[in-house]
Formats: sequence, structure tokens, C-alpha cells
Amino acid sequence: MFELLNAQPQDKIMALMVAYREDPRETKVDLGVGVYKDPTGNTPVMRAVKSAEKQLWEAETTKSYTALGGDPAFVKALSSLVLGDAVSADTLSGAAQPGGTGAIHQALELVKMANPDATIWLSAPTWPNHPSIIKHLKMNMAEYRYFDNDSRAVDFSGMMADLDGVKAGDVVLLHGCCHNPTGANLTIEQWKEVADLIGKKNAVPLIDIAYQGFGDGLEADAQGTRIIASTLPETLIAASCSKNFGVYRERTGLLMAVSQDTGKQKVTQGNLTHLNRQNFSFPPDHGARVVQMILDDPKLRSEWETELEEVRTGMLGLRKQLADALRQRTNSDNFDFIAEHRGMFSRLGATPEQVEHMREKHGIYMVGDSRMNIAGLNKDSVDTLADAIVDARV
Ligand code: PLP
Ligand code: TYF
Repeated sequence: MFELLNAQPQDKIMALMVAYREDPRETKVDLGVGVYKDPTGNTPVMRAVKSAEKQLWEAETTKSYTALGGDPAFVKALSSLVLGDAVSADTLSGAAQPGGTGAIHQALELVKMANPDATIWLSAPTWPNHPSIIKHLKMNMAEYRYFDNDSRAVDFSGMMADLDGVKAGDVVLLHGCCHNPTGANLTIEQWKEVADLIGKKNAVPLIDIAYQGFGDGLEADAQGTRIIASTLPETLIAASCSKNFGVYRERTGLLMAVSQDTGKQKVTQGNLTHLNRQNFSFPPDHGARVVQMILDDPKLRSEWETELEEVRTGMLGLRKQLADALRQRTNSDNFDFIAEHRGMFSRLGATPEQVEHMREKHGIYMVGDSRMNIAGLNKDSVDTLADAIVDARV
């Protein structure tokens, strides 16, 4: 039977990680995979996570199954982090998932069950796992313009023009904040316009929020999601805790479905639980429980928020430092966009040849589309990168 299998395309970001590891140069710089790194290059376990895990180890008396939708206390705590008081509890359904990826997959399966003909609209570019999962589920997809390669900002008029082609029942996938891979984000005014358009089209937004707290802060980063969820009849949200709690390998995420028609809540919740049961029965609990403990305990929460803020402002500092270094070297403001972008990533706008040149000659590893993980930099490597960018004539 296995001879019938076809070879699968590799995950380019993971392949880059392997190539980086194999590079013997001491001066190499890893700007590849989207994992936060501190100035020493380490991806730490956050302090509040360590404390919560210790408490959990002492207090946990059973590893018996939770519920098919995960621990309700986790669903409540994380949905309130994402949504604040933008929606009332009787409009919200939620089920814990193995990571944000699990939540996106499950959201798309839900769409497929309800409306198999729906087209999923993706930003151009987007996180490569979006089209890959949609293809795997044999669903229809289309792209909307998002990034203007000249200004390195959002091409908002292009985006709105393309979204004009959305049909009733289609799904528009939006990055809640800190767009991956570009780092260019919608303003609050633009979120409102997008919400209006999706509403007029009778389409359904699916928001992928994987970096809340990495951009402008926990509240600011959730604004767009809250505008959409509080104004449109139905919203799907896939939230990830991998980055903002640093629990990547614990696989912690949440799928939320908001319907202003409260009569739909019971059936929607039942479908989310049903999908969990078909795919894996019970979602992983360890990361979810740690996240819930942190969110519900004022001391742990404040410890976590402080560290998350250190992470966020550290990345902003690196952005500014890199933009300044390039301003000096080029005597221009061509790279000021790096300080304007938010989140972990910026798309530099270099050609594949320039990306390769920077890798081969300078040991700079960025994804082939010239996405850089800003957290991969530190005070010293900023200069190495700035030199490489100038040398490659980006
Ligand atoms: N969505 C985007 C845009 C991401 O970059 C990530 C990154 O890791 C995820 C979702 C989900 O990640 P995970 O499945 O590790 O929670
Ligand atoms: O975009 C990134 O780098 C992160 C991590 O298959 C990631 O989102 C990359 C590839 C992948 C899963 C996660």
C-alpha cells in the first residue's frame, strides 16, 4: 500500500532550521522559524509558566480525562483574554485544541461540514500552513492582495478590491495581529472597514490570532478581533498560546465560534466537541491548564504580563536599532518600515537571490520570501544583518 503514497513537499521553514544547524560558522544568524529567542539565543520557559507548573505538580491529583472540549475553565480564561467583554457568554462556543494549528484545522473542518463549497480567502502572502491545510481538506481557496512590496505596508485598496469578490458563505481568513510573514498590519479604522465589507457580503471571518501581546500589547493586539466578533453575525477565531506563553511543544490553542444568534450556541458547541471527538477525542491538557492557572491567578498573571511586555519591547527595540543601522548605512528612510512593522516578523522585500547571497556570504538565515524573525537578532547581530542587507543591495 505504501508504494501508493506520493512524496510530500517539505516544510520550508523547518528545512531552513536544519540548514542553519548544519552551518559551522560561528557568526551565523538564525532569523528563520518563528520562535522567540532572548538576547542569548535561548527560547526560555517563561517564569510564570515555571511557577504554574510547580504549583500544578503539587496540586494535581489525577490525569484522568478532562472533557471533549477541554477544561471549561481554560476555554473561559483564554476566550476572555482574546475577546475581553466584546461578546457575551451565550454567544460563544469554544473547544481546546492542540495548538493554534489544531484550531485552524478544526475551524476549517467546521466550515466544510456546514458549507463544503465555501471558498477560503487568504491574504497574499500568508502563513504557508493555511493553504496547505485547506488543500489537504480539499476545500476551495482564493487570495486577496495584502502586502505592497514597494512600501512594505498593507495594500489596503488592493485588499478591499479583491475582497469585493467574496460570495455569501465564503470565509475570509485574517491574521488577528502581527501578520505572518509580513509584519504589516491593519489599523483599527481598516479593521472596521473590513468588518463592514465581510458583513455586507454575508461572509464569515476566520481570525487566526497567534501573537497576542507581541505587537502593541495584549489589549491593542486583540482590538481587530474584538471589532469583528462584536459586529458580525458569526465569527470563527483560532487562538494559539504557543508564542505568548512560550508553550510551543505543549500544543495549546482554542477554537472559538461566536454567533450573535444565541439560539445557535448549543448546536455550534456540540459540533466543536464532535469534531474533537472525531479527530483526537480529548485535547492536550497540560499547557491549557498552565495557561488557565496563569490567567486566573493575579500574581502569576502579573508575572506573565511583565515578561511578555519585556519580550514585546525587546523586539521593538531591535526593530528600531535595525532601522537606524540601515538609515545610517543607506542615508535613506527606505528601511524605516522595519520599525513600523509589528510582531515577530518583517518581510524585507528582498529577492530570492538576495536572500541566498545573505545566507551564503553572511550566514544570515531568513525564509526564502525574505521573512526575518526579529527575535533572532541581538545587539551585535543587528550590525551583521544591516551590513548583509546593504551588501546584497536590497
Ligand atoms: N498561525 C500563525 C500565523 C502562526 O504563525 C502560528 C505559529 O506558530 C500558528 C498559527 C500556530 O502555531 P501553533 O500551532 O504552534 O500554536
Ligand atoms: O511561521 C513560523 O515560523 C511559526 C512556526 O509548520 C511554524 O509559525 C513554522 C512552520 C510550521 C509550524 C510552525
